[in-house]
Amino acid sequence: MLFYDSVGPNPRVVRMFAAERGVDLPSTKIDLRGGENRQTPYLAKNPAGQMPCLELDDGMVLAEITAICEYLDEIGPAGKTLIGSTAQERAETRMWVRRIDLNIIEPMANGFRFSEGLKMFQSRIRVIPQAADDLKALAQEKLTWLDGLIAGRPFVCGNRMTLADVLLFVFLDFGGNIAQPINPANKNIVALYERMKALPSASA
Ligand SMILES: N[C@@H](CCC(=O)N[C@@H](CS)C(=O)NCC(=O)O)C(=O)O
Repeated sequence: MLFYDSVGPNPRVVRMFAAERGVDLPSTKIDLRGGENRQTPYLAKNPAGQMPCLELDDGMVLAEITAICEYLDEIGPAGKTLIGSTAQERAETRMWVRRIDLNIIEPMANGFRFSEGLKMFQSRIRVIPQAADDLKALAQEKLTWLDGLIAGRPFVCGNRMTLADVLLFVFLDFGGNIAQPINPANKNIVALYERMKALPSASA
């Protein structure tokens, strides 16, 4: 398989997940800043024009980082999982991944794309600059909501470190680079962030 990698938090989620899961990820780099991901031949791999994607040995291409990570979890060495060992655990992980993705990451990323990232994104996607401040506020509101819910838990799903933590950590880190830092009042989120940052895989 071949991982189409680039700068940016989405590819980093997959790299960190693969490192935690013990999966070797042969990769090639795409020039995101130069717009290579928005041109053929990359569009033939991932018609969404976004990074990253994973080409499998039979030529099929997987995109969307949560789908890629689920695949890696299934093909990784036995004895560990970042999704879950039972139907209930897997469902719990997916519930939190979806909440974090839709309620925190999407508004955070679009808040950036429609303001600080406008210059890069206005020629790539429909941008709504007047929505940027509200989107950023939405992401922060949901982070505060999450902070209350994870009180007393080392990870989003309790004692299990999962894809939800990897996803959340990488985008919290990204938020710090795009003027959407963690609200220090969200002490449980800060603690989770520090816990994840200490992992060797955080530098993947
Ligand atoms: N929902 C997508 C999001 C992918 C995404 O937004 N990737 C960013 C990189 S972090 C990207 O390709 N940005 C450049 C662009 O859209 O041209 C996923 O899960 O893979």
